[in-house]
Amino acid sequence: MWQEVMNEQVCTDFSVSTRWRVRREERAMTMATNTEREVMRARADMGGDTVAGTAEFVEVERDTQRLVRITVRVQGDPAVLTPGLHAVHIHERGSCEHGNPPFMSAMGHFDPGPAGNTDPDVNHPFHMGDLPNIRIGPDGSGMLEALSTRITLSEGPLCILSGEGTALMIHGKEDPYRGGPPKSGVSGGPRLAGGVIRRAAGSALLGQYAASQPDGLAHPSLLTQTDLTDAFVPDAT
Ligand SMILES: [Cu+2]
Repeated sequence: MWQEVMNEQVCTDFSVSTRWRVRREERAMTMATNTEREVMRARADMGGDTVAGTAEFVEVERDTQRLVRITVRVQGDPAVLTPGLHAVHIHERGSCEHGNPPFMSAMGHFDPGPAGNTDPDVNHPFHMGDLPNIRIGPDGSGMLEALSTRITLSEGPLCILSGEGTALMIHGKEDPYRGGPPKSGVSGGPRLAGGVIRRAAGSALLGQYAASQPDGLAHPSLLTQTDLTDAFVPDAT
């Protein structure tokens, strides 16, 4: 509001055309501050016995906000990945071992706090790693587009790439976003496909650091960040 008043005073002695030009420039400046800047990308390739897919994560900076755009695509045997809604979660550990039952190495749901209870079937209405259900069509395929402020790719308390990393999971049932008894499977049931979430090679963050170096080269310790991401999840499959 203060800025508006100031601009009006400045404009007082201007001709009408100049006043309009100033206002156009103000609007352009406002639009510029609302534009998004890509910060970093990550990706997960999900595999299962009869279900596979990909998940793309793009963190963007919009004015004072950090947002993560998530696009999930899955395809599977419609007898297994049945038409309808299926739970999609970010799980708390970047490990997707095809055990029996599969993908239990990914453990519970990503939930660093404030509750910090990663049990998939409790602590609802939500964990930080909960995503909207994906809708699967009659042919066994589906796509989900979501926007989250509950996670980040860049470093911070909600980062899904730090520590042991995290994994993207597709479940056999819908998540009703209601709590239930531990181990009841109420949050989605069987784990049909999972994939470790990894920082994308050539991510914008590396470019930022590279540009900050006087010789145009990335800092040596940052050149290996993509490899370091793999080190977070040595047992990933
Ligand atoms: Cu899950």
